[in-house]
Amino acid sequence: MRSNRFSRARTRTAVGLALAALAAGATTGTGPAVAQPKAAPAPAADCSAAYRIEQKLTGGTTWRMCWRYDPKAGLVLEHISYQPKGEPKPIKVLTSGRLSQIHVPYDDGQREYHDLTDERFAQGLVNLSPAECPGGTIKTIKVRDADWSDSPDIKGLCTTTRARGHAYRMQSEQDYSKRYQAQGKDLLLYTVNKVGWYEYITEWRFQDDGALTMNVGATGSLSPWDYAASDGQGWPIGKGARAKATSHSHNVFWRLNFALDGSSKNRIEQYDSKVSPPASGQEAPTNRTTRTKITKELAGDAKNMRWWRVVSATGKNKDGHARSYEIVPGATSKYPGRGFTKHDVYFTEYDKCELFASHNPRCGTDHPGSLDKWVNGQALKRPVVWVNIGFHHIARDEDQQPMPVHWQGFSLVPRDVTAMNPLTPKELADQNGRLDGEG
Ligand SMILES: [Cu+2]
Repeated sequence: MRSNRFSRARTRTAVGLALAALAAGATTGTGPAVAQPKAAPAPAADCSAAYRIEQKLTGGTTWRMCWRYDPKAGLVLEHISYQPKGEPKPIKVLTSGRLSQIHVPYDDGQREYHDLTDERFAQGLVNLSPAECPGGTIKTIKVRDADWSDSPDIKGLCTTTRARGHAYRMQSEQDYSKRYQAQGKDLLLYTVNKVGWYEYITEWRFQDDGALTMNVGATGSLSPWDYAASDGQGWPIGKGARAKATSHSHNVFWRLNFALDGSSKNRIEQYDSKVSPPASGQEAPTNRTTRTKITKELAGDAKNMRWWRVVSATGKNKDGHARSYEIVPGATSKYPGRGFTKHDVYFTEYDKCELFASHNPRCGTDHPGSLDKWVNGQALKRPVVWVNIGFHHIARDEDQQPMPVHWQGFSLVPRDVTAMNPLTPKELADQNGRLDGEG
């Protein structure tokens, strides 16, 4: 990929001139030449209107949050809360959610990139055209020293909604013509950051049923500089076998600060299920699920029938069950080449120095610089959750041109946040727990 990084200054100048020429001839008012009336002040705990996002979705669920733009992490979302219909007040979910690294090692051992901390990921924010934010609005983000724009005002944050198909469906057992169904709707936020030849779409999806999904999509171009692969480390792209694009990994890290019900003192639990063959006289195999309380920092590995959840220390739903969010990783190819990429999920005690999974900027004199070194047995009182989702990219002919978006990410799914399906229709609102007559 990239490697135009070696001549970035020259590239940027050329792009800058091209943009200026475009702007001079432009007739629309959507380009970077249109400045914001004034810069809003930096957001505090309660952010100002310019940094506030609030969306009520069909189905009655409202998501609220603040955004800001970090000079290394890019888009940072803060004070994220969820309020389904029937809840008297917003339920706090995260105090902060952000990317914490995109690590790109090449299979031939010749290159290794840390895009957020070292490769100007945040400065690579690009302008979005209205067409790529359908039905939404594009907010302007101020980026000093932007790589692909002459103006620091980049129309770079799309906020929109998107249909996701069935939220549920249920047919009446008495009246066959009666059915309940709802079409789900998501609030979607995204930015595009161009790092060298690649473009990363950072997407945050907030569903009306309380789930959140974080995805990074890789698109743009394969780097024309990385075509020297030998057998087993690349794939022939273009005619015959003249040139092989070098395979590489994209290891994406997210960092989440939970604040369920407004408190950062959350608990972490791990669940494992074990299937045993049928005992004598039993018809079927059995499956037993056990809970392990994670009380100390942990570098965790995904496993069949293993999952984790973050549990509120204070809040309960109306059924008296502790509120929690379950971590649901998407497809991943874990890269064992570095300490910080060896595990799928990390739980660390909060430390203000610890922001990026690798090449963490110096903080104090001897604070170690990567995530794996921060897991050292501290008790978890204010756990920070790190999720690592890897993609091993072996290029294919279809990657030209442009490269189709490849998505990688994970979800946070509510578990007992509300006493029932937050989208329950009125007529079914009394159907909570064992249904009458079915005992
Ligand atoms: Cu790639």
